Amino acid sequence: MFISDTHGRHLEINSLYGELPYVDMIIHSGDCTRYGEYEETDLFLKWYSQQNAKHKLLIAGNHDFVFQNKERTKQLLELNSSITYLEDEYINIDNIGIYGSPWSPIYGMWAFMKHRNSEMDEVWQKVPTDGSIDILVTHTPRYGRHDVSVRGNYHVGCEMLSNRINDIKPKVHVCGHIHECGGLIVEERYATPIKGMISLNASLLNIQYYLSNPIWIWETETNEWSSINKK
Ligand SMILES: [Mn+2]
Repeated sequence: MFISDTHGRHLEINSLYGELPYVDMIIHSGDCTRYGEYEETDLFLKWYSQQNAKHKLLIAGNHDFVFQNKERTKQLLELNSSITYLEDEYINIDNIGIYGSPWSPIYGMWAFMKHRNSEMDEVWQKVPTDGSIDILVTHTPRYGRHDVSVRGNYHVGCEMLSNRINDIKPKVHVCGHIHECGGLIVEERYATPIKGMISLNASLLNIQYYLSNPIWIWETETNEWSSINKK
């Protein structure tokens, strides 16, 4: 199950989407908070810990400032030990390879941001290209997919990630960040990216910061996708 960009509105999910089904894994692709303060992050993590899933994975987003502080992050994760936090890291859970990274190209003064070209390229050069990644979790969209900001109507995704995606060869690339581009696309082109790859922007909030977009579920054994829509 994929969620992203909940920005402190997680307590409203059950009333707006209904009870969520049990899943083996839930992945949050960043921006669990509005301001990235310790207390609100801890409150989110407490809620996330209680979700009906065997594994709960999380990356940070550009609002989640507290995760830039290693000591505070360590404290938060010790207090909420059922959460798996990924920061430029690979993990294999039940034979599914997952890599998570919080970085986005610079856009204002936010957390986990780097300069568009060489700095962002360094981030993606660290991602394994040995075919071990089934799900690539990034906060930023890649350039050209799920990345048109209504503020100016232009692409704000990461070019360096677009360049790298064919080498990484994930089955699913999930992002968040650009709320107005929430949704799922099956890639049909042959060249970039790989044909059949799923591109998902899992943002739940819309541009006004209200819960709005569907929650997506991937059944890995049958490769079927379904969504839970807001009522
Ligand atoms: Mn966001």
